Amino acid sequence: MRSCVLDVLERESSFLILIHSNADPDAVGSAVALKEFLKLKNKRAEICCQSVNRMGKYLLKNLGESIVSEDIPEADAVVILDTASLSQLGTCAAYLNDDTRTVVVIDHHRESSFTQYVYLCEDRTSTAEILFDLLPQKNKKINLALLGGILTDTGNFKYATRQTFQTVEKILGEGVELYEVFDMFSEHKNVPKRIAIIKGCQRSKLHKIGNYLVITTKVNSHESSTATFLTQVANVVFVANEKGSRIIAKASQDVDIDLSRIMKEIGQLYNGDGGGHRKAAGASGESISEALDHCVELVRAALFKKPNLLQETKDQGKYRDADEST
Ligand SMILES: [Mn+2]
Repeated sequence: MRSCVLDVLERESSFLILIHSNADPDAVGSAVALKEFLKLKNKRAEICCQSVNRMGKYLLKNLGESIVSEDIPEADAVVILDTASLSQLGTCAAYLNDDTRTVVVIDHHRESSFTQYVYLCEDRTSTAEILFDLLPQKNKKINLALLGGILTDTGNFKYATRQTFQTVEKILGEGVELYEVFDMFSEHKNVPKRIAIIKGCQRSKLHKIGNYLVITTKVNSHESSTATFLTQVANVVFVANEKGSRIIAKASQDVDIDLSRIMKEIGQLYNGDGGGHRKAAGASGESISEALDHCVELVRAALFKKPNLLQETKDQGKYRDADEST
């Protein structure tokens, strides 16, 4: 199938590269690498997708690339990358209607609704790895784009396989340094966010419930990033945004707690609403930034598998010995 794909890339002269909406760095990196390869071949290529996620935007910016979402030029062939179904293409699915054009799909997802096309699917940790093996000619930009996709789709190599590292070894052998790709996703250029996180750390209150560490804090912005940062050291984190009248709650994977229930209850108590997922939830309401201690009490109740301690004030002192609030 690889040679069929290469035949299309050699034969046609203009390409439309489609990737899934809310494109991640694997989709973006694969698309940029393919576009750059086609440019080296003096062919015309445009990347089209409905939207790009935050990490994908970092990659685009660092590689000096752009994508289009409307006014798409005509192309001989369409290449779909890192996408398993038509719905994932979002608004860009419209560019598949012309069935006279050649369509190529390169992907690493198992279940695909695109198998009727020239379809290259390999069991790899990223689409970028498949492209690395496929493209016969590469430059620094291509290698950086692909390594960016590999890095993020493997969760910073957490889910990488031996095959992933073999590909990475080859990329490093072509003159890319590992720090260059980590730098592309660095948050260090986002000064306001870093300040918010640092202030969130400074204002942190630590509550020790048994062996669990719960942190509450307040920021004026970036409460979600602050909560994510603090879950690196705490089991449960509540971050209030004083301006926005909301609280974000996050928990590490090792704690069995349903934060969506806690946030729902807090939202109702403060004349607002709340909910979300078990390990990441939020609530909004009047003066809700005053609710942080309430949140801790609900965590205490949940962790000790007790009914809601808000209604059982007489029991509240029971676990005080274990609480080393600072
Ligand atoms: Mn992927």
